Amino acid sequence: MQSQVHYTSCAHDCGGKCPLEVKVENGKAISISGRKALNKKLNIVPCGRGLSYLKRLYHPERLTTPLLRVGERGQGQFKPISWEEAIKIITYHLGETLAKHGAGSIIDLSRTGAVSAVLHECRKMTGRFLNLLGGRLEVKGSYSFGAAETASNEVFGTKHTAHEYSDLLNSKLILLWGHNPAVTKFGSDFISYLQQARRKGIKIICIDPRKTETTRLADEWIPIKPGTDVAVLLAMAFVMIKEDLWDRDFVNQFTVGFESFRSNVQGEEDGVTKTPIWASEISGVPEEKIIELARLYATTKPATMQSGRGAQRSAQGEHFTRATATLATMTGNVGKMGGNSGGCGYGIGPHGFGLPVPENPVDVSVRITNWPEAIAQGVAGGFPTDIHMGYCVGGNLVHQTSNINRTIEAMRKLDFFVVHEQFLTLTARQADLVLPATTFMERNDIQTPWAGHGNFILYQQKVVEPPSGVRSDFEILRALADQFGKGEEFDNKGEEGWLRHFADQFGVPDFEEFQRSGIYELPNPLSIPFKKQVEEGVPFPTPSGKIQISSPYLADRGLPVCAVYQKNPEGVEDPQRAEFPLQLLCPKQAKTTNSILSEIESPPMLAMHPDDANTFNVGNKEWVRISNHRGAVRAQVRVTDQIVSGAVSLDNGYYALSEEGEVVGAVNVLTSERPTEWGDNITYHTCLVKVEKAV
Ligand SMILES: Nc1nc2c(c(=O)[nH]1)N[C@H]1C(S)=C(S)[C@@H](COP(=O)(O)OP(=O)(O)OC[C@H]3O[C@@H](n4cnc5c(=O)[nH]c(N)nc54)[C@H](O)[C@@H]3O)O[C@H]1N2
Ligand SMILES: Nc1nc2c(c(=O)[nH]1)N[C@H]1C(S)=C(S)[C@@H](COP(=O)(O)OP(=O)(O)OC[C@H]3O[C@@H](n4cnc5c(=O)[nH]c(N)nc54)[C@H](O)[C@@H]3O)O[C@H]1N2
Ligand code: SF4
Ligand SMILES: [Mo]
Repeated sequence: MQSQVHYTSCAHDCGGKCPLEVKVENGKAISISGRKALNKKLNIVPCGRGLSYLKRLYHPERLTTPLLRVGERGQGQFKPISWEEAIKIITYHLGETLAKHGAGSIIDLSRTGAVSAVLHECRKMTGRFLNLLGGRLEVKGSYSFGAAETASNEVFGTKHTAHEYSDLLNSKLILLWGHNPAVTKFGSDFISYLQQARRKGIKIICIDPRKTETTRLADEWIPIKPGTDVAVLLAMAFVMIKEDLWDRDFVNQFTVGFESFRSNVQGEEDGVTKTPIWASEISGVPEEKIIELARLYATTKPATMQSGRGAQRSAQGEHFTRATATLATMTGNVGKMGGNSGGCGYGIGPHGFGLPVPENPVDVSVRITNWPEAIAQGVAGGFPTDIHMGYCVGGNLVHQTSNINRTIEAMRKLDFFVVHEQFLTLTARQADLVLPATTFMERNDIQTPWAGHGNFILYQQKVVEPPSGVRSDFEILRALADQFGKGEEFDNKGEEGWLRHFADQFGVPDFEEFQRSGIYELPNPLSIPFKKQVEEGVPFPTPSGKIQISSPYLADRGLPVCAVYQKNPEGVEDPQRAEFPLQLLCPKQAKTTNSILSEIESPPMLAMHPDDANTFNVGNKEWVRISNHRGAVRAQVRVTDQIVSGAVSLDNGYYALSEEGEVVGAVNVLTSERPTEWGDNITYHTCLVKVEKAV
């Protein structure tokens, strides 16, 4: 028997980057485990999704042949065709579309399937290919960090604001504000350092509408109504100002625009003083708790304000990040060991490396919030182009973008849609041609840590041969580029040549040793963002060189100049609650990475507070219909006090149709496509629904 061990890591957008080893016997992977010594050294704990990946690798529903649509679009009826035919058909449609309508009529819907890999990263690869052919219509913005990123850029001039997680141990207080790293990881070593912080007796507080898995590590859970955080943060600022607990010197020295913020908090403009009572009525957090939290955060030094992306994926998006950043500044925690800035939270480790993408000759784009409308309406609807063709490598955006019914309707408008996939996802079902792609286990690559959280790169060894009929995206695009005489331009190095090239960029001294060991640790001492600004007077990378509590640029655009609380459609105070009384949350779940692994997992249950279950007369495990004016979904109820009353929660990632044709579990049937105020995200968590017994 031939037995080998290969080193790899999941290439998906899973929040982590864990060294894994896979045992292979006679060409078949038989087990996956962590690399014990290495993971211990790096404080990494792999999760169940990675450790059970063989279920996905050898899943009977994996695609193994190109598929051509035969039924109506979206019905999921396809016939197998050969690779030769598939390449010919795509070449024809690309050529015709480019010639007749121009490159701006081809929308690129590629996304995060292999986001942490350097060579096979789906968006860069597709961008490189289509731009060489003449360009593509890009979908701009970020489903992940969009609002936090734009806000953080405005306040600090950068999105790279996260300290290395080992610095948590230098903190005296850790606020996890809308953050669930026990599930989302947010860097592979975060949870391990949180555990160590807990053992060290560092106080940890979670502020979240849900009592999440992470609260097990916390001293306290402060339940809060969704979308009301800014009110609480402003009231905390009110307390700090009133009781003179803020770091006046720090604010004077390092910021601009504090005065507008102070005046708003003290109600000088709108007559509404942002007191703890005011915030309590909005958020459901008791007045005394807000005062206590304000005092605690202001007087415990250093303290770190860590937020996930849930609260910014809502109507308060940018204001949430600006408010956390403002409070971190008022407490003088920016640039300090054990503190942090409350900014966007990208790490400073390797990030964003990959295939070079030539400039896109198409200089217009659409947004993540409106690309379905852009397909549906085109120029007549005020969009920059008429879209005729779609190309998607490693994305399931029909499922992952809000308002699924709207998106499916829009997809009907496309003349031709190509999807490279591993499974027949909801997006692949809308395709004219589906091409079966390899998984990360079936190819070599280099991987970087998630969102810059980690100072290492991993060599991803090819573990097994792909099933016959399956090709890597890179091979597929190379073959297509050949058809247009662009093969050499697309790939002038070959797989190994590219990997050597990237390894050089990372400063790897010995490529063979890197391939063999599977890891290269980058020389990088503990780095504290903005330390130089605070200690040495280096300017912040903003136009003013200071932390911008207020921004003249935003004022010029007619937007609130600093962090403010606003009532919003489908928020907690919307009169529509008479008809749709419950706020719906749609968080990440431990079992899936976005929609990946949903093919294996069972549908999520709807978490509902016992008081609401009583009001709406539904029992534990009962099937219900959750609906609003965008659509309806079926789910089983889980009655639990681990969620605030007035809100329900259905994990994101799952889609199925019941035998009666009803949608089961897909939360994005219900979520809204409304954008955040001035950033580039969707207000997924700002959504009203009603819940009834299913008939
Ligand atoms: N297991 C797993 N891990 C993942 C992913 C996955 O799909 N599965 N996806 C990865 C990706 S792509 C990303 S971008 C990251 C992002 O992960 P996040 O965006 O941080 O994850 P979420 O679960 O959406 O939100 C985090 C928390 O915010 C809370 N929340 C929602 N709305 C509010 C609010 O208004 N106020 C407050 N205070 N809290 C609120 C939710 O209840 C949740 O506990 O995770 C990554 N990690
Ligand atoms: N309700 C709700 N919606 C959300 C979110 C939420 O928290 N709640 N989160 C949002 C966020 S943060 C994000 S980042 C987006 C993510 O949305 P997407 O980027 O669409 O992510 P996935 O659902 O993981 O889809 C990736 C697809 O790529 C395929 N794939 C994986 N590897 C490869 C490969 O190597 N080649 C090819 N060709 N295919 C591959 C997988 O099978 C999968 O179908 O979703 C957003 N949508
Ligand atoms: S966190 Fe990500 S890389 Fe690590 S085992 Fe889980 S899915 Fe794989
Ligand atoms: Mo994301």
